[in-house]
Amino acid sequence: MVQKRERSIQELYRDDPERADALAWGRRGMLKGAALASMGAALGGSIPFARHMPGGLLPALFARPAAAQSAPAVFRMEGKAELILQGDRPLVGETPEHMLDEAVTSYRYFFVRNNGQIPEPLTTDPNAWRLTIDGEVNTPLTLTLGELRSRFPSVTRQLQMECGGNGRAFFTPQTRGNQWGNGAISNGEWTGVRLRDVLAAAGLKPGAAFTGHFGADPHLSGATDRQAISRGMPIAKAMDEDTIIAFALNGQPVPHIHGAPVRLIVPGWPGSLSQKWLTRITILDKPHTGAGMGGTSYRIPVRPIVPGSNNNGADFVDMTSMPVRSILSSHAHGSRLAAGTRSLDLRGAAWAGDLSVRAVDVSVDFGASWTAMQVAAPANRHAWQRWQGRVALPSDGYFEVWYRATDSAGKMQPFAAANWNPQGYGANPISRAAILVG
Ligand SMILES: Nc1nc2c(c(=O)[nH]1)N[C@H]1C(S)=C(S)[C@@H](COP(=O)(O)O)O[C@H]1N2
Ligand SMILES: [Mo]
Repeated sequence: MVQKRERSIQELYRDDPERADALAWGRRGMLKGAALASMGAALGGSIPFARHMPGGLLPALFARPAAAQSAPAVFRMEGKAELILQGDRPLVGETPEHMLDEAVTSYRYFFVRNNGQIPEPLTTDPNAWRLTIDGEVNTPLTLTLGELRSRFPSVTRQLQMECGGNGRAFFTPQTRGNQWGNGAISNGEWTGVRLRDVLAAAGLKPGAAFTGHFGADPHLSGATDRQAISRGMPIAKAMDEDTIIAFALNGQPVPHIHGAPVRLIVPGWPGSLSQKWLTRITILDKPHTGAGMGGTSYRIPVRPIVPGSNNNGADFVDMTSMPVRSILSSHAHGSRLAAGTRSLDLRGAAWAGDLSVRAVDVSVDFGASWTAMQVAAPANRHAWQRWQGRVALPSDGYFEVWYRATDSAGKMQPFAAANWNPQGYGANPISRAAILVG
């Protein structure tokens, strides 16, 4: 006789979510009776707000990306917390969202994204480093680190730097690339010189329209005629007062893994523009064509395309300002709190590319009601904003903290990752963290 094993609803949700939903919700889209009890058992507690649970929505405890769930591979590096290993060739590490609890992100919690190999550290005098500015300029420049520091005024700013693919794991169907949750974001305090001051010294020719960036990291294949990544931006962004050539992070020389001795910081736009191990910026009269430009790279559809469809990016545009997003840093997804806990003191951060954040709202009853959080002003333009607030809980049980931000232009994080694109950029859905009380 064939042994028939009952699958728990949790296993069922993992293996066959559609069937699990059909079983749990039936046709009426209302969770009740035995289905409610079994889902509650799978989630580890009763579901006080079950009456508000939208039919067909996978509970957050099951739905969050695998990397954020159970025992992800660990990224280890001296001086860093245990991050989530997204890949080891190239080396990529994501910061678990709850570790982003500082106003200014320390090295310990800084995510790592490489596209190629990591170059050999400069063991000699940092002044052996040369940065070249050439192309559509009157006077090409070759600057040492010392010249960069002495010829131009220094600025220190808190600047958010977010990978263009942050949130990629929330796309359905899955797209190619690192399956980031919300943790490919940092808000370091950077010191450097403004790119616009350096460009003014070189003198932009009338045709100057675009930048092209080059770094010292070898291509993953080792081929010396190929760049690991080489992106560029419209000249207006290069001239923004917050676009800097940075030589210090949080008061210390830039750590090697983050681009020593100098890197670009292009806040609010895809992190790929913030070239590490920066050696050259060329000024162009037309868009740059380096590695990571054109096609579907860092580009999104002008008109929505069929999710999952093949596309060569013909009707796409380069990503510019990143969309509004929020993180919760006071509680890890899947946290269990003591029985009798009747309120949650929540905090996190929110940011919106070149814009600022107007509001952060939280719901613990599956979106039936929302509570406005207090949102602090940014330390400066292009810094993220910290938020905090308290929400009440009616009893023990399984809750989901839903959090969403609204930018200064009134755009709110959407319910689901929108504008699907083949390489998975710009996913910024409302996030849901599972919390168990008792
Ligand atoms: N030279 C170089 N610069 C680079 C990259 C790279 O692979 N090589 N990756 C880019 C990408 S895609 C991101 S998101 C950021 C990540 O910076 P971090 O590793 O300091 O967090 O660096 C950008 N600058
Ligand atoms: Mo990135």
